[in-house]
Amino acid sequence: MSKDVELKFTGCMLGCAIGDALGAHFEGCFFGDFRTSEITFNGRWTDDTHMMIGVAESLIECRGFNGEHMAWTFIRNWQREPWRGYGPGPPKVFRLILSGVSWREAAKRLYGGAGSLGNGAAMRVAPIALLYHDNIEKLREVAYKSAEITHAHELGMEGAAIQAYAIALALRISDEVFSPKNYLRNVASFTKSVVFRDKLLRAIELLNEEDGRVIIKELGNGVEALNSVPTAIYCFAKNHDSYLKSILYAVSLGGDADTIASMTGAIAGAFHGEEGLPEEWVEKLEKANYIRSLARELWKLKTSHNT
Ligand code: F2R
Ligand code: MG
Ligand code: MG
Repeated sequence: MSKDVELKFTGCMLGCAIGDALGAHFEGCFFGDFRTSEITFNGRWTDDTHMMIGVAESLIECRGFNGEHMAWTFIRNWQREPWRGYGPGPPKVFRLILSGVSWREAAKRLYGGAGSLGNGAAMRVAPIALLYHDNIEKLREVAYKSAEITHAHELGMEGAAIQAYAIALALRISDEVFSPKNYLRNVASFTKSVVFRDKLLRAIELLNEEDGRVIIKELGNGVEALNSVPTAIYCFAKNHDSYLKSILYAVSLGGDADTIASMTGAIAGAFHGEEGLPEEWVEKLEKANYIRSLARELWKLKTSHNT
């Protein structure tokens, strides 16, 4: 694999963190409440990036996926910085595990036993997409298993697998042959879930839609995986010519803005590589060097080891 692919690894993880930091001020805002020209960037990211870092740290330390290790890595990181704006579910899972419940069981107890269908497993999945970008069945398997630690509902798990596949595909496609329609069709054909597939196919019909309110109504901008993962993939496909355009568009939709922009940013960063990211924002990004070093470690693991 070429050096260019290493820049796609760093572009993906830094791109995810920049999208999160950009959207963080607007999480919960309504569409039209603000103009994207009013946006300032201070580089402070939230739980989305914090958990993505945990996924990368665990994959690197274990040289691959180990569910128990990943669960305890999440817990350690959350205990150190619980103020990152976590969703309600993951800390409940962490407390259950800390009280002695098995890490395999804890997430199944949430939401009346249904498990979480939030987007928390999808927002952190980028390192898995990088490590398994050339082995789609392994990518699907590890995305599901990593999701299950906190998101036991099938829609929460499926969202993670779809987001991982969208990143892997963006990393592998060259911009000369990129077609938004074919890209969305390809992601739709990956999923085994009818509800996700329908949204991704609907996204193709909406590629020329100018009114953000229609996008929100049809695809969603909420905290549920089904109402945010297809939206993030759409934001990238519609604005695939520019990393910056894609995340600004994602933030402009409001709602779960940090998470939709972080997922969009991970895909767009994998597509454009680190060189496609705004340099001044990379410089301002909190712990950018550490995030880059994790992406490089994943790259080393990928190229030195049969993963
Ligand atoms: N927590 C937030 N934002 C709130 C305020 C942050 C504030 N700025 C601050 O700094 O404090 N954002 C983060 O949470 C989202 C990811 O959430 P995650 O990890 O998926 O959590 P959870 O609790 O598992 O699910 C989220 C919501 O989805 C609904 N839900 C989930 N499963 C459900 C089920 N089976 N039935 C019905 N509803 C279900 C619930 O409303 C959950 O609260 C990201 O936005 C991240 O940025
Ligand atoms: Mg967040
Ligand atoms: Mg969010």
